Amino acid sequence: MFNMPKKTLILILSLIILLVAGAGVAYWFFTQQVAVTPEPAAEAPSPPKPSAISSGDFTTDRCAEFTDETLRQRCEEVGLAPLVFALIGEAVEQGAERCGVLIDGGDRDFCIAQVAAEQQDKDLCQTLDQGLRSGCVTQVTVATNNFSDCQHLADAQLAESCRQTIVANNASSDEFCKQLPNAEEQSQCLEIYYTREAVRAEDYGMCAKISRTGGKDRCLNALPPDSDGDGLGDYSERALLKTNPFSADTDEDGLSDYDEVKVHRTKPTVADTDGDGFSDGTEVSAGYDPLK
Ligand SMILES: [Ca+2]
Ligand SMILES: [Ca+2]
Ligand SMILES: [Ca+2]
Repeated sequence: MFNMPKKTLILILSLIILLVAGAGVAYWFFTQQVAVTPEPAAEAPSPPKPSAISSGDFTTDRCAEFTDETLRQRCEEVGLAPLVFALIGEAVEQGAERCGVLIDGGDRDFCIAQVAAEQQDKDLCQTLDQGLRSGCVTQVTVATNNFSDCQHLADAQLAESCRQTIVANNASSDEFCKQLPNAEEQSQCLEIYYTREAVRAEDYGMCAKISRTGGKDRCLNALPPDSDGDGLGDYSERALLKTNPFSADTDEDGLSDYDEVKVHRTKPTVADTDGDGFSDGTEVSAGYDPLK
């Protein structure tokens, strides 16, 4: 391993880092616990157990726990967490039985959830403890990439995370939402899409496209406040544009701060940007170029 060319080593290290990041997201979904109505004789859900993945254990301290000699050697060569990742990869290829060789209960459960997601098999989730089942089912549902399936999740918050993830993975435009067959789902999807775009570009106008009840307000609440309602957030007005966040037309030239910044590219704090004696608003309304 130590005679490897530097490039190969960097490639392997990058791969491990990517795997850790990907597993982190999956692990979050997996360990999301849902408040379920307790059944009379049901045991309390057990908290997720620490595992090589959640604890980021890259040591070889626990390698002796592998009863299989080959696995023990592999563990000593690469460390525990990389071996766990490799074995999960094998399980995804070969089937959930392979998860059984893992020495740690938390890793075995996580492994089963990965296989369930890959094979889109919710029944596999039923083999997990009650507390981990809903996270597993969520992961499988997200993996099916079917927006409509999210509504079957037991918990409203998980259903919403499921929808947001599917929109994030698929919607490069609002077309993804518009082609959904159900009208209610279309509007749910569009709210998520327009809110995401509004936040990304700090574009208050994007929120106005939301038709779902309360959706426009939820979208505006996700953005920084805009006291004068001119479409530019208070923070941007104060810190970046140096305009008055309580006046929609700071230089009183007849053009709103928003139109000056986003449409005409004139100065929102100078009434006559090109200094020709006519104000920006006068030039625009008379059809002249306020920049010449
Ligand atoms: Ca404003
Ligand atoms: Ca102005
Ligand atoms: Ca101006």
